[in-house]
Amino acid sequence: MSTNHHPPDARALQPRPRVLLTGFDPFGGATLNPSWLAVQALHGRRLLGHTLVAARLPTVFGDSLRTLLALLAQHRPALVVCVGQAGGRSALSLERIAINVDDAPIADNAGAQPIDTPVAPGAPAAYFSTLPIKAMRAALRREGLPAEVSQTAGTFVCNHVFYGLMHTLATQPELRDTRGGFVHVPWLPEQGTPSMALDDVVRGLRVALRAALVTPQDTPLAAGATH
Ligand code: PCA
Repeated sequence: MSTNHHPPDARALQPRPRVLLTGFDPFGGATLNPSWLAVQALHGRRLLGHTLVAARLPTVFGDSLRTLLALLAQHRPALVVCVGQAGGRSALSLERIAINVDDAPIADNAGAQPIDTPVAPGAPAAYFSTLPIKAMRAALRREGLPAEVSQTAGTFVCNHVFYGLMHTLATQPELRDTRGGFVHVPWLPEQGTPSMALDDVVRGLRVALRAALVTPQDTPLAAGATH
């Protein structure tokens, strides 16, 4: 058999790497959730050679995480950014840390209200985001968008999903190279004050994703990575 023919270009056979974005159903009596509206607007778009895939999670303990785990297995994304609504916040909030507790201030969309329950029994108390949150904040501020690093994603369904995501990325060998984290977004103007226009949320997510794709990890004291 001839050995001087060219093997098929393996890269040409690889599907384009994916970025998985998730948003949530409306909850707590609301009729919309900006997190889903924003990620939905990015579905199918391309960014730096990646395809953006958006999916909606139910605002339900347990089911939200099962849905996310199925999406991770299906897409094997390079990057995962879960997005949720945080009423009362005025900036795009880049979450730093997920904690291993469900402590619901209100019932979820299935009527459950777990109190002081671990997300994953016996698992670590917390995980840090593996997104470059300082670089993302700097990129957002350069675009004139309000952005902050947040030290808590709360103890409701958003933290539940964030913790489950980080625990899965940390423990599943096939997702070893996948980076992930969580971003909270403000209300839309029609929901209350403070708020951010949907176009700005969508633009901000795109800016933040671009920064995450070009920045493998935050470098202490790198330009823009100051406190
Ligand atoms: N925000 C809630 C859950 C769903 C959402 O969009 C939270 O911050 O936990």
